[in-house]
Amino acid sequence: MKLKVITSNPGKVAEYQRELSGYGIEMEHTRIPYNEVQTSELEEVVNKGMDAIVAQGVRDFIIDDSGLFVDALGGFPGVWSAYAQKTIGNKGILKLMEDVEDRGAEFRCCIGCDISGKRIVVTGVCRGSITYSEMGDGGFGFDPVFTHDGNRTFSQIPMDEKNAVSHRGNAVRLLIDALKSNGLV
Ligand code: ITT
Repeated sequence: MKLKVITSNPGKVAEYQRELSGYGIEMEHTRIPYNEVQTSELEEVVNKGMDAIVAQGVRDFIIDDSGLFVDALGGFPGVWSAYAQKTIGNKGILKLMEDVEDRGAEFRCCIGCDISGKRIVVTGVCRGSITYSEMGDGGFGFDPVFTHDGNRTFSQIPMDEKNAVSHRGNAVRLLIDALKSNGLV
C-alpha cells in the first residue's frame, strides 16, 4: 500500500516513513496545493483540507496539521504555528518568553488519513517546555526550543527517540490502531 504524504515539509515525511514502513505502507512525498482554513481547531483544518484534496480526485493520502501551544502565551502560536515560524521564528518565541517563568507547552499533531475510501482523523499530544535558548541542529521547526524531558531539545535527540514520545509519534500510533481495527494493515 502506498500513501501520499501531502505536505511542504520533508521533515514530516521522514518521520512517517520511519514509523509506517514496518506496516507495509510506503510513503510518497507529494506536494498538492490546497487551501488551509484558518480556525482554532487543528481537526477542522485537517477535515476541510481533506475535503479539498478529495475534491481534486486525489485518494490514499495523509495530511497533518501540527502546532506548538505555549501555556503562558494562551496557546499561541497554536494553529498559527507555520506563520509564526516563518515570521518571528524560534528567536521570536524565545523573545516572547523572556522573563516568563511558566515554560509549559505542548506540541499537537492532527493526522488525516484517506485510505481505501475510509477517513481516519487522530490527534497526538506531547507535553514539555520551552527552553531559554536554541539548542541542537537536528529536526525542524520548533524542535530547537522544545524539550520533553526538561533536558534535551527535540533537535538534540535522534529521530527514533523523538518519534517514541512526540505528538506525531503518538498520533501515528493512534492511526496504526485505527488502521488495524479497520482491517487495513
Ligand atoms: P504542511 O502544512 O505543508 O504539512 P508545515 O511545516 O507548514 O507543512 P504545519 O502547518 O503542520 O506544517 O506546522 C506548523 C508549524 O509547526 C511549522 O512551522 C512546522 O515547522 C512546526 N512543526 C510541526 N511539527 C513539528 C515538529 O515535530 N517539530 C517542530 N516543529 C514542528
